[in-house]
Amino acid sequence: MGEALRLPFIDLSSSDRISTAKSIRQACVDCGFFYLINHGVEEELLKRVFDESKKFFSLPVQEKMKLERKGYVGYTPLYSETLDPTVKSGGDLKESFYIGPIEGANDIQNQWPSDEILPAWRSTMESYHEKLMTICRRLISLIALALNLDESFFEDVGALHEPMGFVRLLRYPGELIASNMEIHGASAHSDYGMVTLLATDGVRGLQICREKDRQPQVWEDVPHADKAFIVNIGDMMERWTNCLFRSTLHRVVIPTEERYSVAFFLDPNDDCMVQCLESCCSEACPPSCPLGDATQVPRGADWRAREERTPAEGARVPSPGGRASLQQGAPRQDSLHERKTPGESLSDTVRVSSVPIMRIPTRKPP
Ligand SMILES: O=C(O)CCC(=O)C(=O)O
Repeated sequence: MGEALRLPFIDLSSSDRISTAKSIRQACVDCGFFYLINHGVEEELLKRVFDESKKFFSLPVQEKMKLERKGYVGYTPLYSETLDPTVKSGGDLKESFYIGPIEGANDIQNQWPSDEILPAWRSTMESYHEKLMTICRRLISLIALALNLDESFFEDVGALHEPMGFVRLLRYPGELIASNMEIHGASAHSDYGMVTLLATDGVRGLQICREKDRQPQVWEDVPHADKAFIVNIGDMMERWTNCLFRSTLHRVVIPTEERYSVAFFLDPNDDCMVQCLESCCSEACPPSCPLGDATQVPRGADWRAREERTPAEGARVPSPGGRASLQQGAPRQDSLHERKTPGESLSDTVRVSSVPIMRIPTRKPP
């Protein structure tokens, strides 16, 4: 069993934005995970989301398979994904449902259960998606402050112009099965976007590994906290910050009882350019990401290489939210942490770096 971890609590409603930004910076440098409280999502809405999620997963499998994932959205059945492709297993013991951006110029067409079967489903999920987008925008402006940038920085560079926000409903059946393979609810991975906000139901399961290269790996439990989202930094933000902010490996162990969770993945819009922030590099700490666009970046393809099998087709397709463990090309810039202590210069400067630009690999529906 993993050891329990004490993550910091960040209050989204605090009027002291500088102090909040400092705390966010510390949390993101330390382990890339924190709790978000006073976020503004009503308990009643969250309860409805969990209730509707349970109703969907309780449907007969034939009914759920009518909405099997196409492109990025829809239903993924048990064992259909393996978030850690290095593990030989029969797939992760979970089922899920992805809901993509509700509106915008992107071409994602969500799939919805029929109104006759689940009349309140679509409106509940749309409300939740909208609410989470609003919260993410507030959080991202604090993250910009935490990086010594203008709070509108990520809006200004177009990251949130048509952001790719995905709700992912998850169910872990919690069955213990005899197997000689290593099976997890969700095997080890990190998320590839900007940030993820996770709501859990109180059943234990989520773990993080703070030092992925340490052997043996140490996995620590991330306990549920009432009324809080568990927030983690994704790979894109790790790259933007020259590995100052950590996109941490995490997994879900098979729970002892049925477990539900709801993740919200925020990715920037597909055309956004990611470049190492000037506030996160210097001559002594040059950008750790190689030059050029994604096609020229070593392991660039792997960056989004979380692969999944669609059982029907046997095909392997990428999906929103997570990816396999990132083999980081360069060591973390620890000296940078010391020089850029929070609060020293949470200034008003927007500094667009002169370091080479890296294009985010564009989502290509399979
Ligand atoms: O269900 C959880 O607690 C975590 C889910 C997760 O890590 C993911 O979907 O990427």
